[in-house]
This record gives sequence, C-alpha cells and structure tokens, in this order.
Amino acid sequence: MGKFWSFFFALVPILGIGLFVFAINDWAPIRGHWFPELISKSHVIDNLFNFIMYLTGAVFIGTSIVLAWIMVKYDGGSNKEPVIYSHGSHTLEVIWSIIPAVVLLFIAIYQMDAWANARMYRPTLSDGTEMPPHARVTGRQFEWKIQYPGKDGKLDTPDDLHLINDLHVPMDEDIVIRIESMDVLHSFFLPNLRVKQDVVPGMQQHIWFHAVKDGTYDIVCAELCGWGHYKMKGRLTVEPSREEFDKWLEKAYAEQETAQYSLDEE
Ligand SMILES: [Cu+2]
Repeated sequence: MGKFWSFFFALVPILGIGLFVFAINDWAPIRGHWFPELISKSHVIDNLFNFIMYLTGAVFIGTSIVLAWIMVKYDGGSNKEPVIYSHGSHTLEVIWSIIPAVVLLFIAIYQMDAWANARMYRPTLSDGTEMPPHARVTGRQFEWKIQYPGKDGKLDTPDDLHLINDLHVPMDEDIVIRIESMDVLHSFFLPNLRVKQDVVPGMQQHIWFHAVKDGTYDIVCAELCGWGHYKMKGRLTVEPSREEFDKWLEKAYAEQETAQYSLDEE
C-alpha cells in the first residue's frame, strides 16, 4: 500500500510538468494560456523569462525525481532495515547553500540588461537629446485618456488630439510614452510588447518600446484600481508606417474639430 502513495504523490510533479508542456505548445484543452504574440524588437524579457523558467523547471524535475525515489526506496511497508538517526551533514549544508547563492548572483547579473533597457536607456534623437513623448497616457478610474501633441509636437497646446482608450503608434520606430495617473495606482500594461509600468499619482514617468509588427493589440490595467478595474482596457494600434500614422492623426484631429463645432451649434 505504501507504494501506492509514493506513486500518488509523484503524480503532482508529473501533472505540473504536463500542464506546462501543454501550455507552451498551445495544445487543447489549455490553449491561449502562454505568452501572447511578441511584437517588440527586443527579446530581452522573453529570454530572461525563459532562462529562469527552464532553470527552475530543471531543479523542480530533479527534486521531484529524488523525492519519489526516496519514497519508494524507504517505504515503511517493505523496508525492514533499522532506522538510522542523523544529526545532519555540515558539508552538504554548505554545498546546498553555496549553489543557490551562485545561481542567484548569476541571475542578478544576467538580468541587468533587461532592467537597463526598460528603465535607463531612453531613446534619443539624432542630436543626442532625449526623445520627446509620442503621447501622454493618463490613467483614471476606469479608462486611459490619451493625448497626442499634434502637428507642433508639443503637449498641452490647442492642436492636441484627445482620445479615450485609443493609442496609435507607427511601426519600426522607437516610441516614448509619458504615463500619469489622475487618481489612484494603475499599471500600464502592453502584453505584446512586454511593457508593464505602475502609474503612480503625482509622478511623471516614461516608458518606451519599438514595435515591429502592425495590427491591433491590447492595453490593460495590471493593478487592481477599484470596482471597474476589469473594464480598464484600451486598444493599441500599430500603424504600418509613419505616413499611415500621420494620415490617421490628421483624420482623427479633423473629426475632433467637427465634433466640437457641431456641439457649439446646438
Ligand atoms: Cu486601473
């Protein structure tokens, strides 16, 4: 009977690993539970994620095999050898402290690239100055207000375009976005670009990315910010070129002006 329980508990890692294999390969019945399509030029986040996952995965499989083997080998029902009391092994303890310390140190150094890319290397213009924001995204309960600088390239001037939940950017360009909050903590999350940043009230922060595929993608809030948090989602449209983006901007601005005009008429 002891053997039954040994195998029963060994099912936990087996099912756990199975779940991962199904999710990574996008097999039924757990389709769509892995990363969404990557459209960022930089693969640094995915590489870091995969590295840590395969490392911890290997440790998990190794310890699970040892655990199952110990349960079978020292099963009380079939093992008639007398029990040995051990007070531990100093050498073993030193070894299993040093190995994780070295691994953690390695990860700490290995991830510096990802951190620097996301937080320190803000894209610059050809003359070396910081790239101005392409748009300002302001989170508030429960929507993303988006403000484009318009033709003059400056925010908070009369030719600005104001939209809700609708962010357009050109493809194959470095894009800087200024993010702010009007009320509580939100988190601006672009899953396909692997960009996620808490939006802190009172702070002006910048995020940047470089999309290499056009199309429409999700903007979501990744911070529980109130009862309507679930519906705080927007749309990111990556336009195939700068010309397409300019065309869209002109059209959207014209629409905004007509809308205001007819409102005054009434
Ligand atoms: Cu939110």
